[in-house]
Amino acid sequence: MPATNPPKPIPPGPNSWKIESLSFPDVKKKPFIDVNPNGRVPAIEDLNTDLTLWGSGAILQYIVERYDAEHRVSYEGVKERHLSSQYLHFQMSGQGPYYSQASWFQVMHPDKIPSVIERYANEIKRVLGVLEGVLAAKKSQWLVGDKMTFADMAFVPWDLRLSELLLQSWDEVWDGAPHVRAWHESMVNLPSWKRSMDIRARLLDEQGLQ
Ligand SMILES: N[C@@H](CCC(=O)N[C@@H](CS)C(=O)NCC(=O)O)C(=O)O
Repeated sequence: MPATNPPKPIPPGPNSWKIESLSFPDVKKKPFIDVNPNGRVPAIEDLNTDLTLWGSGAILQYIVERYDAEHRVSYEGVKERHLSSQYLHFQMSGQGPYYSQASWFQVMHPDKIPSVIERYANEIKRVLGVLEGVLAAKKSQWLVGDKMTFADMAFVPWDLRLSELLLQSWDEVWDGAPHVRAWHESMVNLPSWKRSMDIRARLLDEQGLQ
């Protein structure tokens, strides 16, 4: 019989703070479900354009298209735009769902089921392996072209949780994935990333969401 542990409090999720924060019980209720009928964060209402949008991937693409006119973290050319979209879809369909199931079964699920935990840990390793192959073959350290884009950054929030998902030290989680580690660490070491994390921590604190 698998060991049974009491459910743990739900930590702030990795998808939402690409955009904003909200307490989890509130996302299944009005008025939030009027904005996102899927009852999940993130969602935005852009008063500049009167657009309501949910899902971090769709929101990232929108923000880049609407507000990154200078292409600081995106590309103008068709080829690079579609490659960025490809990696964002991989984050949405390959990284996000598998990491979140690993998180559910490792952290939140009351029963600890070894075969399920193992399956999702293997999927995490597989996703890291795919990225390792891609990044190792590139001349630059970024997924598309020679600069960091929103597609690179989309992977960071879940990768920050690797230790807790795999129950391994920070060094162990990157075993066999040195290029992915260097890529991840160069993003979280950017002054702009650190500034964003300080702002995030302050907002979570002010809103009692830590
Ligand atoms: N694919 C969606 C996933 C959204 C998602 O799973 N959000 C989590 C937070 S990271 C959530 O709202 N969980 C609360 C719940 O399911 O009740 C996205 O990237 O926006």
